[in-house]
Amino acid sequence: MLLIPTLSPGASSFPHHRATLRLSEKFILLLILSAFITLCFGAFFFLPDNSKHKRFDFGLEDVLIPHIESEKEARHSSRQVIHGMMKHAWDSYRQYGWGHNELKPIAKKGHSTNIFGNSQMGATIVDALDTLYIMGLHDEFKDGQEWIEQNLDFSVVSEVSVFEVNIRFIGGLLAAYYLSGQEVFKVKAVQLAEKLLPAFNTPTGIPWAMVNLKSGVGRNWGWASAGSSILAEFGTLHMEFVHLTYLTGNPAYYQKVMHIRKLLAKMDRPNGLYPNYLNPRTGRWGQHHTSVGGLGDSFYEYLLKAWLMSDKTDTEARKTYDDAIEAIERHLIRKSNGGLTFIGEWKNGHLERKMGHLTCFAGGMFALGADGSPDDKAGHYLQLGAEIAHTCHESYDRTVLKLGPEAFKFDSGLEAVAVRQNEKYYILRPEVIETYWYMWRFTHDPKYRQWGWEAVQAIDKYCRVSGGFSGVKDVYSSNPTYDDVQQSFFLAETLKYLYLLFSSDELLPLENWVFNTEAHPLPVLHLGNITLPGSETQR
Ligand code: DMJ
Repeated sequence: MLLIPTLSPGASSFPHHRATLRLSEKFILLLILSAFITLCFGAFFFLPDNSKHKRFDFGLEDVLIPHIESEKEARHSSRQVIHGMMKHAWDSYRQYGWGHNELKPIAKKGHSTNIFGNSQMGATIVDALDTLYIMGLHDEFKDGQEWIEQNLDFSVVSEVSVFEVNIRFIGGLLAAYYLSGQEVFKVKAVQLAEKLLPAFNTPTGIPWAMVNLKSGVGRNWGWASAGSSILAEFGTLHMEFVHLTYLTGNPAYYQKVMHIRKLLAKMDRPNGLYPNYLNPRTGRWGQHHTSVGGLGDSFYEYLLKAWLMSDKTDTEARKTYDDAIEAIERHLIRKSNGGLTFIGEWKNGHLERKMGHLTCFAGGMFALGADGSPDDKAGHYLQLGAEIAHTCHESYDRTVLKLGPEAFKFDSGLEAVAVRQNEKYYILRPEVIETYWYMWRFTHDPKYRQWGWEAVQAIDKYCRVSGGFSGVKDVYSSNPTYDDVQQSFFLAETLKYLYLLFSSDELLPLENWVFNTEAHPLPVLHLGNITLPGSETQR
């Protein structure tokens, strides 16, 4: 278009020349126009449709905008490293374990455990979807989506863990749905939830730990005290089930989890503590064992998150959380001689001075719950979160590999170190990094990024193998052996929390998103005056 005014005023005295010029100008103009039209069409068809994919604003811009300042550049390159680790974990699974639940990265073949039953349900695909999406790995995401569309089938004779399937599959599918807007994820989540419902057919309504997806027959783990169901299992359904009712209008899901809450509220609690075992036939507690680690952990987490997810309207959940945490502080939280705050385990009136890697998530939970805590104790809980983060970092720092053991003691001169050989392993767990990330979001203290970076380096150095990432059997040995499992939660949680740690707070802001216990982000439900179907019958 700029060509037209360039015709010189004297050009009229050279008509032929003028005519030739006009022809070439027209030609160039035409070329430019057709290039422009092609570009427009290209953009229309090939660029991601934001209105469709961004049902909820999760701050993807942050991933796409190149950073200029040096701090941002460093952050960007840290994320590139983590992005590369995700790609390696995913590509390896894609190549050697596709469709299986997990991957054996040394043997380079599929892997599974009894929590997923005996069928190939692609646990890693479902668990990893939202991390792929958040990291902008859209081709991989599409690949996963296609597998789910074509292969994920729940009409199988397979006995699965209700808890694991809920947090990894239903949580993963719901998060993928909310992020991408693709209906298939919602449809699959609801199909699966329907298959879990028979687990609640017990005399008390406390669900069985396992259910057969085909027959609907449920039962409990053989190892659980007195045939009990587990607190952290039946108490970690609320977030996903409320979302299912919200999305489908079916009150059943909401009613099931509210029934559990009501039942627990009526029960006596020894010393104000919740035992980890509850018999679903009799409604009586099993062994009086309380922990904020395995068997108890996410029950407390979901009380707090139920409140956050309800836009802070579910005050009953908040009060239950506050009361539970108060009792935990009184009976389970202590300071070691060396000044490390730890959370022990309560066993029949006795405090065991041992803390699990799983328990380390609680630092983040305390920080997340600080705002809104009673008696203006926000500062206290943020401080408690920082102390737990510090203790858990010490458990990493006091090893040879700079990776944390499964459990560590605070006894007879020992501080934050594992004693028994079978507690020295690291299986790519996320909890310590999860706490770093929450602490970072609430304090912006650079040490949390530094600690996160130490973990990135250690994982990449000691857990990376040519066929993916593997857990290690002894974090105190300079020559560790591998356990040969790439856990699905490594992709769902560990790498996601690391990526978020080096991202801006605008990426999945905590005002709008609540992460389930498998790190799957679900949006806060701003329901206003709308009540969820089924809630009337609960009052
Ligand atoms: C995850 O599956 C979840 O975080 C769960 O709540 C307990 N821990 C594992 C990972 O360690």
